[in-house]
Amino acid sequence: MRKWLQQRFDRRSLLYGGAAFSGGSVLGALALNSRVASQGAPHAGHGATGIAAPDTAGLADHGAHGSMITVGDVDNARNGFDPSVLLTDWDTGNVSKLPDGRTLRTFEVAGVDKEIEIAPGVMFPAWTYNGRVPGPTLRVAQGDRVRIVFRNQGSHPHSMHFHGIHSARMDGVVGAGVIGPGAEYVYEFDALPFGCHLYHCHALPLKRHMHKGMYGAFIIDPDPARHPEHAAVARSRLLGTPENRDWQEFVMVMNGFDTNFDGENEIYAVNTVAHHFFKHPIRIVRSKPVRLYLINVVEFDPINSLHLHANFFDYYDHGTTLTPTLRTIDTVMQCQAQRGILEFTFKDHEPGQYMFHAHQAEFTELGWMGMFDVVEATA
Ligand SMILES: [Cu+2]
Repeated sequence: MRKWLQQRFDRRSLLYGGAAFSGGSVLGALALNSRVASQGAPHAGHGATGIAAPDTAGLADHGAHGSMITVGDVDNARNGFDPSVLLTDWDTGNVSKLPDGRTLRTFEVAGVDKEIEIAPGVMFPAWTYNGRVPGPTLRVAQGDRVRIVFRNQGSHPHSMHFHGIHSARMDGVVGAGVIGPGAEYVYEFDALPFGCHLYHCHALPLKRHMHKGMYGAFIIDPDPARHPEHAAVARSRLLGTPENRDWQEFVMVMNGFDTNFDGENEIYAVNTVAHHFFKHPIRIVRSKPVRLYLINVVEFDPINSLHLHANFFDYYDHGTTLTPTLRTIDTVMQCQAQRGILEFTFKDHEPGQYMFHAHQAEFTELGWMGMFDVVEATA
């Protein structure tokens, strides 16, 4: 218990600038801050009803009652990726046809060592796929042939282990695709089953390789022709169909970072950067439904969760069914590598800022929280 308390103190004290990072990180970059006092923070909502926004000015005098978030912003250009862009950055590969008429999707992925900024002034020595964390969102259709050319340009052995159905040779574990620096391996398999999946490095020690940033989303859209009983639902999931364009789809990879390598995370986030989606809310058109591909890759903590404010959603565990596995819930928990699809709509809500976050309050305060900015359709 004493150790537990001490660890909690150490992690929490990070917010107050009292804990030392390894690697020369800037201590003053994280500070207790009230939401209203932070530059660029969203305003409280006031919608079409004409109800005025609440007067939040007084919160500045009560910092503990406002939101604790990081101050400033990270340098997305230096990182080479923007968490907001990653929400919808589908990589569908180079498309060609096999002799039997099936679609072949070829992806090229490189393992790269890269220092990234995970909170303002807090640098993390990541191992990445294609220089970004999470790695590219690979999106294919059920039954496609998938070929991934993986080149290890990093300083340690790495692999790509896919959650999916494939042969032992394609599993990305030691002896079947874990390769040393400078080497190359080609993983190839049929895309099955449809769903919301992931890939990650499976070199040892596994939890270290994963938490360093080697993971990404692997989405297999259902083939409507194979699901006549739910063809409309399948079409709505299949990228490029008119039905799919009616949806607002986002990939959220819940991740965490152990910045001082003590086996505890100091930073939590969706798509890597702490509090990013609080400072940069996700624009939602009120009339269109929302679909989240949610994946938990946090190491060192047994579970993670997503709680949606002021609304409820249907949930498809692993995304492998076309009818919900949980209906009308506002919180879902996921263990490591668990994932699923959330579907909801704000069509009956007034426009405004709607929060979402892990319901573990500690994760929230250490970075895992954001906002949806629900607006009227502009067109
Ligand atoms: Cu690795």
